[in-house]
Amino acid sequence: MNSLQSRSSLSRNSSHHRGFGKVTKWTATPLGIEGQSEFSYFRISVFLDGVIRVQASLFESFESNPYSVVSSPEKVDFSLTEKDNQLHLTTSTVHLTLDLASFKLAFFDLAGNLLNEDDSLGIAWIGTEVTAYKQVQPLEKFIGLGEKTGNLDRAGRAYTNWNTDYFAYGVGDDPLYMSIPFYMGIHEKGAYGIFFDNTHKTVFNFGASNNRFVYFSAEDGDLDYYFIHQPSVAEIISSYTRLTGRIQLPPKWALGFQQCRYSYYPDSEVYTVAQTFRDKNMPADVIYLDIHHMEGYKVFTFDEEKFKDPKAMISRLKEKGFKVVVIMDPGIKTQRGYRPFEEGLEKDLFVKYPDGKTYEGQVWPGWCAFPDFTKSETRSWWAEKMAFYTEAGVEGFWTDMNEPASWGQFTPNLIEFEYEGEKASHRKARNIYGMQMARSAQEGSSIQNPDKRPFVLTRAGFAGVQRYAAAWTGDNVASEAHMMAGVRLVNSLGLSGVAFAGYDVGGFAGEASKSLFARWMCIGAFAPFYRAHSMINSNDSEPWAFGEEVEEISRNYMKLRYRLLPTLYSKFYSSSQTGLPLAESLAVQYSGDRSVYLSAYQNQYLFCDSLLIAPVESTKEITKVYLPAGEWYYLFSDEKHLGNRTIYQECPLSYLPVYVKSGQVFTMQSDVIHTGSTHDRVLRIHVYKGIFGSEFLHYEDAGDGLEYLTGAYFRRKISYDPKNGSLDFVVAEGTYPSDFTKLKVYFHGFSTDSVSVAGKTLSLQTEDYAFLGKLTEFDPLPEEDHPYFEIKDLPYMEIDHLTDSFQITGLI
Ligand code: NBV
Repeated sequence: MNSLQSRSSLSRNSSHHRGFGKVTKWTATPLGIEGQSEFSYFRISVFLDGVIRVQASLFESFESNPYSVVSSPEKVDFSLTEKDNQLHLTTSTVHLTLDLASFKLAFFDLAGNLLNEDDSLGIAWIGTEVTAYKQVQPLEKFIGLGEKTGNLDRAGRAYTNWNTDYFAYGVGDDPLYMSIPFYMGIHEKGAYGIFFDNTHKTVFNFGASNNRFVYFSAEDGDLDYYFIHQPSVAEIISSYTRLTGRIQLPPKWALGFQQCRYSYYPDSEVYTVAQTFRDKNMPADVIYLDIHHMEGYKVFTFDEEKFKDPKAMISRLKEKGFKVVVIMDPGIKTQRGYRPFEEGLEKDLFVKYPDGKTYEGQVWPGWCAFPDFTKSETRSWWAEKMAFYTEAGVEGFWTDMNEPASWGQFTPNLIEFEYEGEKASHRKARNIYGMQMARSAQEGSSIQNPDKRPFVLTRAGFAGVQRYAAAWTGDNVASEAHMMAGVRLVNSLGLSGVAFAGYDVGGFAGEASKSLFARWMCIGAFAPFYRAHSMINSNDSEPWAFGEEVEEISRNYMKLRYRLLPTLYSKFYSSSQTGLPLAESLAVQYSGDRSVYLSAYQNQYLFCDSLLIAPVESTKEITKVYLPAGEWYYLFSDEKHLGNRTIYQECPLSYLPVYVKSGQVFTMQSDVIHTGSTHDRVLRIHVYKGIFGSEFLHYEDAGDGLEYLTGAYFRRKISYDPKNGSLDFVVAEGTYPSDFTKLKVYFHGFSTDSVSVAGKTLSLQTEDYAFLGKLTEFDPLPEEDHPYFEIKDLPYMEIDHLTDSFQITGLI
């Protein structure tokens, strides 16, 4: 490799700042500009419309991360001119200036608004550490960065990306399990995103301990970032996920309620838990086998004492409508005679020291070797091994401890990884390891069950992990603060491409109080991934373990989630197409509204576009909710509130504050006991009167399998147009026949008592409608402790489910 500096000069100056220097040479390329400065090489490429890649290196050949970006540069028109010692590069969305004397970059929109600009320190090195220093724009907010604690607006804090196993982390602690070096800056002049594509330990400093700049730096490797500008935050997220990929449509069962425990055993306990959900009429789809399913914590084994016949157990659970998800830890016990260890050695699949000796670290099974998931042979081998589980009927996989974790939590940096043939030390490979394990698990699931959609849940990950797995936020604690922090973590993951995410409902460590557990079950019903979990040696934590009141509240919200499945499933489909979050921080649609960043309101989010969820501690009886611009209906009563203001909302344990955005449409079905059980085949469509309308993309398919990829779906737009007073059903696309034979449309906030359907007048009927059931089964409490809401005389109409286009008019 040809370096501008000799290694000796590098090391002698290693503790000094070394600036970029002036540009000495540059040439235009088909994608942009390439050149060199006194001290470094650089390349600027127009990657996609609105996406510009900036690379700087001490070496002539640039490094790139082979794992995160999945799209290739597209041919985008741009112009390049030189004027006053500056280069000007202009695309249809961004104008970039590059100062040839300093390499200072500035990004503008086409109206000339400054979006983002380097500090005069620009790009610089200290030894191998490379940093980009950026100016802060007036009132700039910083959001994103994946699984990071702290405020929605990250200003004033610094974060490290270094995947870390952190049992019972504090709500302000950093780093946690997953690293996503992508953030967005939002200010008066516009918004942009920066994805720093470097897998080394990186730091993002949003103004901590200085009043001059924000910066992002990497311990080693190149400075390689994608600058994204689009007219809205949502479009920036869409561009980011065009680069790093989007979630695959999960099997429908993965959207249901999931029950976990460290650990359920023996098999009789697994049955009992599953059966109790059915006996108690609480919808649920998944039960987990945590590490005690294994013999001596060895992956790809079953403890034959505790699980005498796993296949029979799993098929019995299937009859009850339960899927089984099994945990897989990467550590392979270094025990002679244990097949996975022997095979890994034989086939050279483990991570090694530079002298070729197998690296060993201690984890649950004792001393372990670690499969090198940055090697395709290892991923395929692991995928094959997974037949052990799929043959027993396991349908989902949970990759834990894949930071990778080991006792001591201090993996030596010299160990070596294949890194797709490039070879890399732990410094470069650690952050990518967990994502590659998830990738291998997804591959295994697809190979073993080619007719089913994979479901993988991962703890560690990196940018792009959303393509392979859902994520959960690891070992949280049973506290009010954690419940709220978890919401923010999931919202932040959503801002960073990981739409399918959740937290351990009830808290993993510690004991939840009755009220905390109840509230967490309610909030979790509006998380993309809905799973209760708790750790060994703690009290029972199933939704019936906290007494009847908690049981009833939990049941109510679990049922509500299941009734919302048509919406949830449709929105998962949309997210797989657009990359947009399912739990969407208000900073996405209301990015210019300062109130949404205030600590009192920063946890609020839109779930499935139409529902504003205001998470609140279980200790509060009343809370302040900020409703952004527009009009909002309290879900349970249809009480209408004007937006752009704070309201005081009573929040008894049984009613989590939820509001529907006016002008929205969402769909529901009748109660089911699991996602695969039959409903009454009536699709309920709820329309909320508003000044602005909306478009709901209704999506159905078989719920599993891959036939949807070749057209076996039922998809149509349903749009509400307030100007016309109409609800338009576009002709349905796809070959899948809808599961619904009837449509029942509910009109919220409308004053009309008749509408026209395909030209014929239809009088509306009315009914008293409740989104949640009445709490009845526990000892009567004073009325004010368990209020009951229903919407009186809600107008509705029922018609056959027509698949051709048609229109309902007269919505006034
Ligand atoms: O496998 C046991 C646990 C698991 O339940 C948890 O969800 C993971 O985050 N695992 C960590 C290892 C031990 C944690 C103390």
